[in-house]
Amino acid sequence: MATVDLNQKIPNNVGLADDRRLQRALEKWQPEFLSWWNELGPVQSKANDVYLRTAVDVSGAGWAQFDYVKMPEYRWGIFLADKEEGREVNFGSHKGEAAWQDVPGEYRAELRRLIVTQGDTEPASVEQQRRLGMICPSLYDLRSLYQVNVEEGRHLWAMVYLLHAYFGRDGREEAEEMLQRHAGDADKPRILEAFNENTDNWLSFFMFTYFQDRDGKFQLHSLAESGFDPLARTCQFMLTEEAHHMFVGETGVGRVVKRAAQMSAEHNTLDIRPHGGIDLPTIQKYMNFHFSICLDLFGQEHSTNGANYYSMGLKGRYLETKIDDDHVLTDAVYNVPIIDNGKITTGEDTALLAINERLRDDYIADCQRGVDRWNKSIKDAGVDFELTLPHKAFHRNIGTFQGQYASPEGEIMEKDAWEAKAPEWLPTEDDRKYVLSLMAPVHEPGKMANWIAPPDRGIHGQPIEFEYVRIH
Ligand code: BYC
Repeated sequence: MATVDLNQKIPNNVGLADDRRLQRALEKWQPEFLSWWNELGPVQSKANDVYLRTAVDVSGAGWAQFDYVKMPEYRWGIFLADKEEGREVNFGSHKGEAAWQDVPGEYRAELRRLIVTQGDTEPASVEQQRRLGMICPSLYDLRSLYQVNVEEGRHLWAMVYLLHAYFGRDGREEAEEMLQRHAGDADKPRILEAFNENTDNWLSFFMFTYFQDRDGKFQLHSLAESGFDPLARTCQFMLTEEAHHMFVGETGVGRVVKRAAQMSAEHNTLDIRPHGGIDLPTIQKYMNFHFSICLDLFGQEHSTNGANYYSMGLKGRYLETKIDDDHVLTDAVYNVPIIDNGKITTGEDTALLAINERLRDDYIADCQRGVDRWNKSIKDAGVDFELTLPHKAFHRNIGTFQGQYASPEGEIMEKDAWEAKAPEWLPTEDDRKYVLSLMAPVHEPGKMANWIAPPDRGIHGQPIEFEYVRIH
């Protein structure tokens, strides 16, 4: 049942052939998706043969096959994790009822909004990353970029399937609009702020896949708990693919850090720009930027939307069913940051209204793990420098800290004083120019740009020297 037939026009494991109307609607959307990919997907990539993995099965081991594929021929399809018999709504006011196989009418608008917001981020990221292929640090990395891109495309398919299958005409209209909003577009931008940022260099790409895709992980986990079963099953399978994106981010930043630490040790200075490296203080600034814009992706600390999604049974907490409490949160409280007398302290909110903040805290703890590993590699190189995640109040544009000027240490400052210090904390125009100046394409198999260490191993048992992309 779980095996996917790749020979169908739209590969799927949802019995599309048995639903002619839905099939026709999706087959109408398919060429629109492809023309979007050709127009706004990775530039100058169409003729390349890329060693890609394609999902062929939704059950654990052996779920993917690896082969050379030209990206416009990638088999984007619709894959849901297997149905769990007897599954229930596991939280909120419907806790204990049978999970919904259809959209609960009274929550239609909220559910659609969640699916649209999730779906919108997927093509956004492809648009944001579209020029990176031309300046790849190695063929290994080029392949990673393309793998991430085709899978984000598939994740768009996942949400578009839900819209088409469960929301009728307005679902189809939302699916159209997914291809009409564009990252950074002045008139029709993407929904969430971080998905309109420019990602024009590979340090940003690795930070993106580490921090922004990790927001994806936490949001998808929360949606994978949904009482609306098709959404839960869709997100469960997306998480399988998503894990690789964070691997790209963690090892990507890790390799830039490792190379920076090597060069710093070799030349006995943090200032390795004369040697063509990306110095650790610059890496810290990029981290400050990407981490802070991703914290905004969790919404406000105090959110009636978040509380409603939870009580309605539409969006749970991270690992909801593993949490030991009543899963209704009638009397529970949660600590949230507040500003009192110009200082950041902790206050109490109801756990329901603080649901976004809890997810943000889970996310921060997960982000810290990679930072610890990067710091270990700096220490191992014998270099005296430590990367740190900035305080959650730093450089924020949503919620309690919007309009505040907090330092990376979490001290509220005057605007002028903050602005005077900002060039030490966030990438400056010069930093961006410098990083961009290093971005020259490396196309020889096994070769790496000077500013990044090689990976520990290749992909799917292949050597690092493997020709991961045959460029035509
Ligand atoms: N930017 O009540 P609040 C991924 C709006 S990434 C702009 O706190 P809520 C991926 C908000 O819409 C995961 N606007 O909001 C990663 C609301 O507007 P209204 C994507 C924002 O709804 C890498 C108002 O502010 N998935 O998969 O609780 C590559 C009040 O805020 C933002 C999801 O996000 C913002 N950052 O929280 C590829 C999951 N934040 O009502 C893919 C689905 C808030 O006043 N989305 N606003 O008009 C959600 O669960 C929620 O929409 C959010 C927002 C958590 C994002």
